[in-house]
Amino acid sequence: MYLLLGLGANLGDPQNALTAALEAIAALPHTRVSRVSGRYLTAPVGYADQPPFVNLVAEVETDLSPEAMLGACLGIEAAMGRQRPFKNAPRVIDIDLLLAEGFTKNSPELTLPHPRMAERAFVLVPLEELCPDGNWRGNDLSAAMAAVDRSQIFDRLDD
Ligand code: PH2
Ligand code: MG
Ligand code: MG
Repeated sequence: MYLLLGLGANLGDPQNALTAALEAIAALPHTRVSRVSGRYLTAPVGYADQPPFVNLVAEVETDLSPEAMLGACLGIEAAMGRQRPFKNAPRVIDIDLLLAEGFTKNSPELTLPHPRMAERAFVLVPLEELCPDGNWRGNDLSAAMAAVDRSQIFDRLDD
């Protein structure tokens, strides 16, 4: 199954953290990272008094279930020192499941599609690099991409 992940970091060394997280994801069993967007410097959403984020999206192909991938991503976050002092707090790394091809779910632990992705420029702008027509494997985000507030994107960082 193909999954779309959103990664973000704004504490410590965000660029290195994103690279380390992608390597850890690629090292999961029966999993390959098929495509990765560029990295964007973005305004913090939800809790403003914190450093800007570096965000990217990554597509993975995996035999893990979405639930198993969520567990694996939470494990990678914990191994990298992620702490959760309060909602939307600054973090060394955040790895979110955004979409899973042909799969929806609504439980307290995991909701797919991600309920807030369609309003988040820090997701949609990187995602546009992977699907310029706004359609990711049957999920049409073109209207959301057209409507999103791009002022929250400060910069695309060099590759
Ligand atoms: N993640 C959040 C809340 N706010 N803002 C930006 N710019 N980037 C994020 O990744 C982000 C956020 C919750 O996980
Ligand atoms: Mg998040
Ligand atoms: Mg998260």
